[in-house]
Amino acid sequence: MKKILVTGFDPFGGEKINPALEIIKLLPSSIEGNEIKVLEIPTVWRESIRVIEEEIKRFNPDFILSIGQAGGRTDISIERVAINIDDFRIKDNAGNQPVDEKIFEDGENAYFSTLPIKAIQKKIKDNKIPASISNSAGTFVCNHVFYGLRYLTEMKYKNIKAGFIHIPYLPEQVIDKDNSIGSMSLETILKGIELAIKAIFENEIDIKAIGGEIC
Ligand code: PCA
Repeated sequence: MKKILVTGFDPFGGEKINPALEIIKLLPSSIEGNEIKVLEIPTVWRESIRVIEEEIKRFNPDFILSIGQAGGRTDISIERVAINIDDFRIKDNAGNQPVDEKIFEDGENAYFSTLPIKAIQKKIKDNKIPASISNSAGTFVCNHVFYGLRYLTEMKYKNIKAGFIHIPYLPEQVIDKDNSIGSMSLETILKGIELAIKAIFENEIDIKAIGGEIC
């Protein structure tokens, strides 16, 4: 039996809901005999990482998957890399707006996801849900958390594998926005995230599959 911690952010940037939070509320407590623990985290600089580290100490997971909203994206995007920079275009939920600051002074410039990103993408697409590999998690709180997770699992909690998935808006979030903005139903995203979790438990080592971009 393995254990995964799945985190979801609270709403930010004027939105009333965050699909990541809605998803973690619907996840089962186990999948194929493996345990799932969910954790709501604040969309707040530094505090977000602190809350996760407390839960790591309590739950001692084998894997951590953080989920965040990426408004405008059209599919489930599996993040490949976290970078050591905070450059917030908007204020976080506590009014912080760091610009061009390192997340951890003694960290690497970047860390790759240690989750099997290609296996996750394949599993989701094989089940007829659009998914892609993303090479940027942005420079806001999601990248901050992804980097923080990888820093902590690189420096302190070396037995834990960690990564990040961005999900689109829900349809109800785009009805008053530009019609061309992408969205995905809660049901479809939930299925996609459950498939991602299964792929994490099933693939100790990632598969080799094309998932790159030309530019
Ligand atoms: N998305 C934001 C932060 C919280 C969230 O769900 C981001 O992509 O940085």
